[in-house]
Amino acid sequence: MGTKHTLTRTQQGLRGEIHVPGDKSISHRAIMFGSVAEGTTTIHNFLMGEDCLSTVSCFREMGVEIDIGEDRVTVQGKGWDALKEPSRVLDTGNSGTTTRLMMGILAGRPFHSVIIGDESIAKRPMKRVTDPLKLFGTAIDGRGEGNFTPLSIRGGSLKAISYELPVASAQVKSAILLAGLQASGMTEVVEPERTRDHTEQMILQFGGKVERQGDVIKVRGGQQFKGTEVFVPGDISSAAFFLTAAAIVPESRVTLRNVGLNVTRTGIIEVMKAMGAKMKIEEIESTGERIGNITVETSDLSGIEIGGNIIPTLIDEIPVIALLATQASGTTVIKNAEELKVKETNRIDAVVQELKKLGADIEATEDGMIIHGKTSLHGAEVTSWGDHRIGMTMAVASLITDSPVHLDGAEAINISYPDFFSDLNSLKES
Ligand code: SPQ
Repeated sequence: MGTKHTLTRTQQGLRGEIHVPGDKSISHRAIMFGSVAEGTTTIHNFLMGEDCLSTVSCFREMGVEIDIGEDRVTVQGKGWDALKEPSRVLDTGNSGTTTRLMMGILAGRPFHSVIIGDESIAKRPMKRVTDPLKLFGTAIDGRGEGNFTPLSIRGGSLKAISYELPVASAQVKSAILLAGLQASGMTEVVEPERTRDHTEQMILQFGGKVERQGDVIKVRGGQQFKGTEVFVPGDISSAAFFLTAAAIVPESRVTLRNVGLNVTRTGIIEVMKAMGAKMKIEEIESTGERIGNITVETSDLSGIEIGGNIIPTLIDEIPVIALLATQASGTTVIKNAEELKVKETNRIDAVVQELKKLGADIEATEDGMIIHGKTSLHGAEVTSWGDHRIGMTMAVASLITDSPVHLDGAEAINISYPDFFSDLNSLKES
């Protein structure tokens, strides 16, 4: 299998500060919008994780010049029409965001393309995107009646649609908006629950127009974008691992700098506060999305119920929230989170099975999990299931286990956080 890491309990509290890497969702979108805009886009604090590099290589395949420099990424956009038919298959690696959002762009391009990804991507449902894209008039197909990669797309002229999302998904919403931007007429998407709105924010940042009325988002087709400067905030989904670590490791105090505080992403902060975490947020003025510094200290935590419309705002943080709950007194119930089953892996099964190996009192339910705390955790052989967020959850757990944790498949962490272990070590040594 993959790389084995032996992880040992920290002998002292975690101390110091970290600049977590750039937001993954925003980094993907900056490359995509930069590629279809006219003029130069400069991206600061771009996430050099494998997923975002997959987006870079797909757009390079379509003829876009993208330069990865020391401290910035530069995209030379020449407008929607300059995207070229790729001569090779577009490989999205492990990235659901690349796969789904790019489909929305390709739907309106007058050429043929084929998308593949890795073994995990091959299992993730794509019909949620191919179905609405077909309604726009694009020819798109894939294995399992359009549900799985490889996907083949012959884009062309599109007609706007009105579409009610069957699942709360920012990726599906974004794919529809990206197709809608190229369609004739006004496209409307209705969200069952509010999901991350980075695509909408980026339309505005690149000089376009998008409107939200209640749960309906509208975009008019035929919009051209202008290249711009994007400052990517630190990824709150990456910060979540250190927020948790600081709360559960005795005698800790950690500050995370320049973290994105977009309200469609801050569910983890609300949950930690409700559980009793000692947390201070200092907002920083910014021209783009909201950002701030977050300080967390070792805390006495209590179990809570997490469900309903907060779920999309913390969906990727649930694995590490489950770990947090093992250190909270009482019961934590996580519900309405069935979407976890179709992430990089089935994250309900993965989290429950791996935390159980460490001694957690946790059980899976149909739409989430129930955790009874507080439990002492012990070392064991665990695996990441090839999923970056499960790998990092295990690494954070190892800080408080009474014997070493042997983590298999730690290389998955490079998907979203290549410097994770050096950042973690810097807090142990401060
Ligand atoms: O890109 P990918 O693989 O889907 O990444 C994940 C993650 O954990 O990093 C999910 F597995 O994040 C998604 C997130 O769950 C990123 C995302 C986005 O950038 O729009 C939206 C969410 O997915 P969804 O399916 O709810 O739209």
